[in-house]
Amino acid sequence: MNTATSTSHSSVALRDIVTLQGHILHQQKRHPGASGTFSWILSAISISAKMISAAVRRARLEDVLGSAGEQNVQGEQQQKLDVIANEILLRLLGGREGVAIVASEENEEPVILRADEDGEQRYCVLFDPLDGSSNLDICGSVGTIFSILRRVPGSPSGESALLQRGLEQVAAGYVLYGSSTVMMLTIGNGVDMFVLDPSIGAFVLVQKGLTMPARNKVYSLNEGNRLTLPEGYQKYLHWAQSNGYSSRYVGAMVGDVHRVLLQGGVFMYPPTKKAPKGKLRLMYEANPMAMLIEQAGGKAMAAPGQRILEVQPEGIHQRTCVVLGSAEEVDHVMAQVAPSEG
Ligand code: AHM
Ligand code: MG
Repeated sequence: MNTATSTSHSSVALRDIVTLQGHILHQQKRHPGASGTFSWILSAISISAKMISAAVRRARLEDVLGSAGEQNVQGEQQQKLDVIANEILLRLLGGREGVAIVASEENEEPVILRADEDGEQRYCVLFDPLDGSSNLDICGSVGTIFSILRRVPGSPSGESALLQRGLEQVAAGYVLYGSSTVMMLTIGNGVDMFVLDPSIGAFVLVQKGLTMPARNKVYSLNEGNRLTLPEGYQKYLHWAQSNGYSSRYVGAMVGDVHRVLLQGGVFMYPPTKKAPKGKLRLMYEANPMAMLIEQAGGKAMAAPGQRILEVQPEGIHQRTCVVLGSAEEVDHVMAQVAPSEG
């Protein structure tokens, strides 16, 4: 072994290590007058992600796989880990002075934590605590998705304070609990990727300013729904299959979007007979993913001519059609779909 080379490699690696915390503090310094409130919120998300990651990895050993025996507000079976992840995020974020409201895909009503009386800038955090949780039993990828909005001073409290377009998001991201635990984060100036190093217990920056490929002949959707998709999507699938496309589908949005961000392609969940408005939730899933994808140079559409980020939400649990990914691949889908088909 060449000692000189290995020493120089390790010193370079040491010099270059940037943790999520360091990265956030650095960003904060670039905004003179920033109070640190926002950084504290991201630190609560980071700690939650480490706790959820640990719970996911120990789930089989601690017998917390399987259904919790309850349905969530969406009428879906809650897994035990859905409940655990939700609890972790609610507690950690609830302890942060800068959080005014939290809303979870698992809870019917948002939780109002702090009134807006002292004029402090506070934030609202929306999250899907464990997306794709039906993958848990087979050791497949799952993730946490989050979106941060400003609490507009003087806005009415509760749900109506949250009904802001995705364009208003201050930050968004997800944590993928896959073969490693990865966080993708945007605070509106590009997308950065962090990997949890379990040996030091910190998220380490591995890629700054990620740009996604403009094209890749891969589509990702639940093809079991094919016969009940609007005609335009069926035409797209016919076109893609006639043009040498591959199909990839994890069945957890975080896993599918992660692949699309890194390798390109298109992910979609169009309207189906079972879910005529689409299955995915605008505020917990579509908006944060759309912000990440656009920040990485891709496109995210709810219908032809309708960016996801421009949809005005009418309810916090509302669903939407989602087509996102490499700009050219999204254009190919939209070219086949009529505006009324969503
Ligand atoms: P969940 O939030 O209840 O886990 O549901 C959302 C998940 C997404 O992660 C995934 O893209 C989609 O549902 C998969 O749905 P389907 O099983 O219908 O293909
Ligand atoms: Mg989900």
